[in-house]
Amino acid sequence: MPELVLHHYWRSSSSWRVRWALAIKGVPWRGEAVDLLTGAQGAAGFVAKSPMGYVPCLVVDGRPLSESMAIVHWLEETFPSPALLPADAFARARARQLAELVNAGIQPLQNLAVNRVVSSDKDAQRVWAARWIERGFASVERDLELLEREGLAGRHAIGDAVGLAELYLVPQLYNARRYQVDLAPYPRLLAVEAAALATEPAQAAHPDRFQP
Ligand SMILES: N[C@@H](CCC(=O)N[C@@H](CS)C(=O)NCC(=O)O)C(=O)O
Repeated sequence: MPELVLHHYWRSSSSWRVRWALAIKGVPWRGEAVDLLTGAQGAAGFVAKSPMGYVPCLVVDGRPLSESMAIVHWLEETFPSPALLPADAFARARARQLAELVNAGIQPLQNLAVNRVVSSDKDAQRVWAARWIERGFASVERDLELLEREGLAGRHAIGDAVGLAELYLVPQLYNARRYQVDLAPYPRLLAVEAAALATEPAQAAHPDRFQP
């Protein structure tokens, strides 16, 4: 078993993705908190591990790995069971599609570093973030409807297991609430969240459990 040290921040949605994957796999890890509010992510020692100065960063037997998608896929390949991705190649691609809607289309636009450039005014930051979250969630909602019509949805977003899609969608909903986004237009997304949060690994990885 490799020694795993996760550099993370309790309220970071990207960190939650990795904590959740580790919890589903049941893999032991040790945490190192990186306080984003004090700028600890910019310290030379951390940037040497995570080139963008972002959490999460998983150090595997002394070797750092950043970007949650790369980390989650490394975990999936190293600890294949329980699987985070469906067995069918097309369903796997659809799971990645949902995850990328968040990973590429929503979260980067409301990241701390981006928000600070957009405005120093908290309310202007909120309006900016909410705009991109709403646009992204409308796409996610359409995608979830399509998955139902394609017969790919099950008890969870894709099939009957919590997987890659939930790892990205649910933490993004947590962010959306922080930005006061009205979630009523996204009933399918809320149903995916409720089903996922009812599972033990989701709770074990939840930000509330890691709040200092
Ligand atoms: N694509 C990256 C995104 C990582 C990311 O944006 N992390 C945020 C917290 S959720 C961060 O470290 N922000 C620090 C900053 O903006 O200075 C991933 O999936 O790991």
